[in-house]
Amino acid sequence: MSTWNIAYADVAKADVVFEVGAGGYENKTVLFTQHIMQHTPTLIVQDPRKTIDAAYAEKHGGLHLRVKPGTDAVLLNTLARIILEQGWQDQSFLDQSVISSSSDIQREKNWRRRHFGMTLADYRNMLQKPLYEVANAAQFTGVPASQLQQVAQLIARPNTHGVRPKTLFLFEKGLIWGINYENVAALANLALLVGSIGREGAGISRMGGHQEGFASPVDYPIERATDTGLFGEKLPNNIDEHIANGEVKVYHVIGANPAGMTNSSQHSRDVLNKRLSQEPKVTSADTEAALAALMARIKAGGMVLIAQDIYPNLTTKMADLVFPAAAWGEMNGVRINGERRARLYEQFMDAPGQAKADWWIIAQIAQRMGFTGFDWKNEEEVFTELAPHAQYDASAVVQYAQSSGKSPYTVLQGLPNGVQLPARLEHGKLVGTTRLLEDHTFSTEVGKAMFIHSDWEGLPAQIYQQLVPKGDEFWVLNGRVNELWQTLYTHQRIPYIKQRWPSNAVEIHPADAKRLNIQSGDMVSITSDRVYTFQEGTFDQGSFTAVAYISDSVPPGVVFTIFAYPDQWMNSISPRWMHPANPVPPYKLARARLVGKGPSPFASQMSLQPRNLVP
Ligand SMILES: Nc1nc2c(c(=O)[nH]1)N[C@H]1C(S)=C(S)[C@@H](COP(=O)(O)OP(=O)(O)OC[C@H]3O[C@@H](n4cnc5c(=O)[nH]c(N)nc54)[C@H](O)[C@@H]3O)O[C@H]1N2
Ligand SMILES: Nc1nc2c(c(=O)[nH]1)N[C@H]1C(S)=C(S)[C@@H](COP(=O)(O)OP(=O)(O)OC[C@H]3O[C@@H](n4cnc5c(=O)[nH]c(N)nc54)[C@H](O)[C@@H]3O)O[C@H]1N2
Ligand SMILES: [Mo]
Repeated sequence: MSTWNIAYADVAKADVVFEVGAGGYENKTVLFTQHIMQHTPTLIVQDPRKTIDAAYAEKHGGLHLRVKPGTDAVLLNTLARIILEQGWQDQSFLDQSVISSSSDIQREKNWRRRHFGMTLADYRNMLQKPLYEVANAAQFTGVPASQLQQVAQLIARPNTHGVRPKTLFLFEKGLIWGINYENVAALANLALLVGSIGREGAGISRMGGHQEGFASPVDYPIERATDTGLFGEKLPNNIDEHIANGEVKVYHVIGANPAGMTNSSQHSRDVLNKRLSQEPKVTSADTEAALAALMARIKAGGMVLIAQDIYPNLTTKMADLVFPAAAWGEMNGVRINGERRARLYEQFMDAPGQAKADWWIIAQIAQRMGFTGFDWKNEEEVFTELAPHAQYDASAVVQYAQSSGKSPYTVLQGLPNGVQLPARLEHGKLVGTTRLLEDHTFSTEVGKAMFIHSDWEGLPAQIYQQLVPKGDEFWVLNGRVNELWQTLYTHQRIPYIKQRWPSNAVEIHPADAKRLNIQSGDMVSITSDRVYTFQEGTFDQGSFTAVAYISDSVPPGVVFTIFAYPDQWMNSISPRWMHPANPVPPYKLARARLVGKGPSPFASQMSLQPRNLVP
């Protein structure tokens, strides 16, 4: 299933919006304030924290499901069980559009589908386990049985005329950066069960909150990967581990800050420092001499770090070579939003100093490595070449330009509201795609959808056991606040934003704060010597500081911190581990002990008032 399926206009048609692990107001403010708040469908928010969205839902006839961290799959599976028991599933959709025979699943080329694909009968069977009985699930997930029943009704019970409710399922990093594979599968299964796919007002999509490049030009060269997964199948290589074991010789980072942002980043910083400090050192600014020293370092087992960024950051500081890059506004570019709407973002100023557009830097390197092509003259030529290969086909924009004697950028200039990709030509007109999957044709061999194994028993239960806090440890959830963008790369340079958030902060429940003798505004050290790694019984260590922000938005035993605050990196303690079916880390499921360090200088500077107050 594609990531971005719905149209924002679907919110106005939906009866229910079900947000799972997503902060709408904080992180997709336009979607939340201009669509959800304008149309007030019944809002259900599944989040361990009482976020702004959760408070809004409660105030406007919706529900806050205060799920225990990491247990989302159990909750979602239980909703499916209630729906099946009541017979509220969308049977005609299931009959027409979902695979019903295991042999059709076995025809799939993708090993994940073959191994984890399920028919409705398999799914029903899986849900018979005692864990998914409402009372048991309520206890396990912390969400009352009455709420589970209510949600199942809201999202699935047909009215007296047999009309089904329209539900939009929207998810983000609270689900994705947890027990990834089963979490996302459990939600997708639920959407399938109620037929919420490719229909006006009913669908399932990431909730987004950022622009994306319109194209992801190359597939990962999986045949060249050396890492393997559960059944010996190839997985994309875990770069951090290959850096640690000495295999990576040149590490070229573009638009990322891995020194702070990889999982278990304190460990990663140690590894990077070790690999980069290999003798000989570069002692001369002479290009030939510097190059010779770097080559000698590689030969001696060291590594060379190249960082390409629009600002200095921790990674550029550690780098041997920095390529200064131009930012948006300093070059042209086409990007899509969370409903695949592609727009042209035009250059309005020159890049400073020697900064160059990323595509230009990459093209220069490729040419010097002897690759042919890479001879674009400007961004528009890059767009034209990539258009047919984009994640969502943009070639109609180029065809339309050709047929009307214009350039592709001129066409996009004439479309201030952009065009929803994939685009096509209809009677000579350029037409976008409002929502995907409307024809209910899926990307499997037989063109039907399948359920995906989302059982808690087995892998998720084992993972959870490894991650769960013990003794005086807390869950250290983490995420975004509205005022701050990512690693604050621009925001740390804007005084009024730095005044609002002069430090990382940590939400602590009043009862926990009292027990630990911590006041709002105190500096807190968040420390772990049990950062989960690949080796059973072996842990990394990590710590960071944050200003205490006492709030009942978090339940006892759970704290929440900003995910990417520079030099107070929470990833110092996030697990160095990847899900073996889909290799991404459970960033959200970190754990640590808290130690109060007394009053901080920031107490008088920053607001420590409640944030989840809603109209
Ligand atoms: N203002 C602002 N907006 C942004 C960004 C930003 O930095 N600032 N970043 C952009 C980017 S790149 C992305 S990917 C998106 C991310 O968008 P979101 O995923 O919405 O953002 P997060 O705050 O990381 O996580 C969302 C919620 O997950 C919850 N959560 C944590 N653990 C769990 C769990 O186990 N279960 C459940 N159900 N929920 C859990 C957290 O409490 C949090 O409220 O935002 C984008 N928009
Ligand atoms: N604990 C925890 N960790 C997480 C997450 C989480 O929720 N919790 N979320 C994950 C997610 S969803 C994300 S997106 C990542 C973000 O992690 P990163 O991608 O590492 O952080 P960013 O701040 O988005 O951007 C990195 C750099 O890109 C630079 N940059 C901006 N524009 C340009 C450009 O046009 N060209 C170039 N060359 N550089 C540019 C910025 O200056 C910045 O230094 O973090 C991930 N890590
Ligand atoms: Mo992201």
